[in-house]
Amino acid sequence: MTIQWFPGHMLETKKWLQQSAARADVILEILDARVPRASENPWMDKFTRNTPRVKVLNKMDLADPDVTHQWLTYFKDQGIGHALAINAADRSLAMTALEQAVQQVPHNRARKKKVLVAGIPNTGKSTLLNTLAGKKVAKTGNIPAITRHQQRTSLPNNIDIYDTPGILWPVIEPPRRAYALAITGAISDTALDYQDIAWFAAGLLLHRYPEHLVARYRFLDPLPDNEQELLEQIGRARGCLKSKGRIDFHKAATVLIQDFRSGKIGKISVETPYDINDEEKNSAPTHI
Ligand SMILES: Nc1nc2c(ncn2[C@@H]2O[C@H](COP(=O)(O)OP(=O)(O)OP(=O)(O)O)[C@@H](O)[C@H]2O)c(=O)[nH]1
Ligand SMILES: [Mg+2]
Repeated sequence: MTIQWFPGHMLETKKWLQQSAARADVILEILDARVPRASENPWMDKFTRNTPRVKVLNKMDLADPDVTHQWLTYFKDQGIGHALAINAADRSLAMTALEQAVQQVPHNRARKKKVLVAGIPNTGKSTLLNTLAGKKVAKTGNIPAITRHQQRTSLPNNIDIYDTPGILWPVIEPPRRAYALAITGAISDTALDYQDIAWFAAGLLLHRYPEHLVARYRFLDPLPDNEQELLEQIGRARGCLKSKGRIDFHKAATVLIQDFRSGKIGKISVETPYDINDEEKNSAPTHI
């Protein structure tokens, strides 16, 4: 199974990003703290080869704090020195991210520092820009591909910051990565089967965060032992019913996905550095 969702403006942004990444003084790469690996755009390494980069794990308020800590340690161990976790709406954390970025740029009074904010859709790039500007300069929203054009904003201390449209790549593989992105809202909900996204979320929650499920859905007694039963119980309790009392799984999926995205189920991370290491080991070619 491959997932394709690559609206036309992303190709244009790709070309623009390729040119401007080289001209920028530093890049703030905005990742989603719940999926720090899945939300890394594989093109970013290529585009930013000689430009310093700071990895920003945004939406830390929605992610499992222990797992976010593991990710920051992982990036440090990998030699990626500049990584931090923030909530883009928090001014002091947003300023820390900007300061870390600006510290990478050699001081030159005569020149404005160019900071490029880049990443996949819906990771909070425009929100960060608004927080840094102290007013609403960019449109934001909880669906992917809100920003369609790059935008420059001047900040104090001789800084120009550039917001960019979120971009993905044409084919997203493996399926785990596509579901991880879909559950956080980085891919359009129409690109995958909505119930499959909920199934993925149900599996993750049952396996890793059963106590969060019990706290959110107090009617779960006993805790279901599979995805279908979980969605059935949520559907029944929340009145997601079709004729003759049958469960409307699409509606039940909507409840679970919306609760996940809004943080109502709790602080949840979809992937840990350990999962990624295992995945990479398992997919490594075997040499005899
Ligand atoms: N909880 C939480 N929500 C955030 C945070 N940052 C952004 N958001 C929300 O995430 C959604 C997407 O934010 P945007 O700033 O529009 O994201 P973007 O990266 O500019 O998205 P595109 O322009 O589509 O690429 C909005 O609903 C924001 O309010 C954060 O740190 N925590
Ligand atoms: Mg935006």
